[in-house]
Amino acid sequence: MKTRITELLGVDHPIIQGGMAWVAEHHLAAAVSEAGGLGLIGGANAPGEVVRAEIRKAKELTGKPIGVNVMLLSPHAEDVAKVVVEEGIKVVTTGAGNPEKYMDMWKAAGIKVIPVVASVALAKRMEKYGADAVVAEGSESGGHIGEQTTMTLVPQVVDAVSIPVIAAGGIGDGRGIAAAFMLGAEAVQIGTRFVVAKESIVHDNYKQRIIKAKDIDSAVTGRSHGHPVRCLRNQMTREYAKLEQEGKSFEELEYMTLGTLRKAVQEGDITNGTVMAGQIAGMICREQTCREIIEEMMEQAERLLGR
Ligand code: TUI
Repeated sequence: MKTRITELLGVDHPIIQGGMAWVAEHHLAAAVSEAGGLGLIGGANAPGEVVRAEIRKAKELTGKPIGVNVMLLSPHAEDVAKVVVEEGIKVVTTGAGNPEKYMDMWKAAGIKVIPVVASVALAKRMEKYGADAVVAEGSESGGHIGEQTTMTLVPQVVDAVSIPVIAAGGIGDGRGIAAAFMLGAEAVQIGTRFVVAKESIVHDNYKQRIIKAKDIDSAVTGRSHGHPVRCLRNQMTREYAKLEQEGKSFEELEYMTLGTLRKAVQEGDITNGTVMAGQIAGMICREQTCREIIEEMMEQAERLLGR
């Protein structure tokens, strides 16, 4: 399926991988790119040099293009923003903020800039500042989310901008891709389904938790402080919700969650760790290679769209 996004990125399929913290490292990014999508290294809260090393390791595994996601709340965002230029990265996505201050530097380096947005207002602003495309990410997504659902956000962003729109949030198979295209998207960003990919380095406990998840198993923490994060329910989310209800400050709650995503992803502590995943987790039922995931999804989407 050719769209303005496959042209822009030079990829075979209109699929980009989410820049998931601790998950989107070089094995996963290289596997997604090798399978014809766009793999991404997730900068998350990592220092610039760690991201540089990940980029170089991914390049050893694939000659295909890979991108980097710059998480703008990170204390290292500025360093990571420079590292992507120095390492010759061609595509950058950004999350959890407004990337305006880096746009000129990235554009001057010939980088395709694709901010993740959760509102029409930010999408329009990003287009004005020279973004090449936007990811419209609905609140079905895992991790840090906005308020709008994918179903409502995508068509409103499509109507508001002329640049191509990539849909994200709640997409986990070919039906989701076809639906996103019906809303006017020209590609999709997939997160949760790639977490359980064979090439994903995530602890098996985490993968099995997603595979066993039911439709209603995710919860959003941090809404009262304006920092909503979607993850699968466990001891951690229950404790967080209790303290949030008791009116604990954002700082106290942040302190409690420090390091808990790493604990779940790397150590497999899915009881006290943070198990970020989207609402589509309930539909994900097995571990497959990135190539199997992409080919299965594309075949189904193409059949539904009659292409
Ligand atoms: O960024 C994400 N998802 C993430 S980042 C992350 S690491 C983290 N963990 C805990 C707390 C905070 C971060 C885990 N998951 N997705 C992209 C995304 N961006 N979703 C929503 C937004 C967003 C929201 C508001 C982007 C911009 C924005 O407003 C910016 C502005 O200034 O208007």
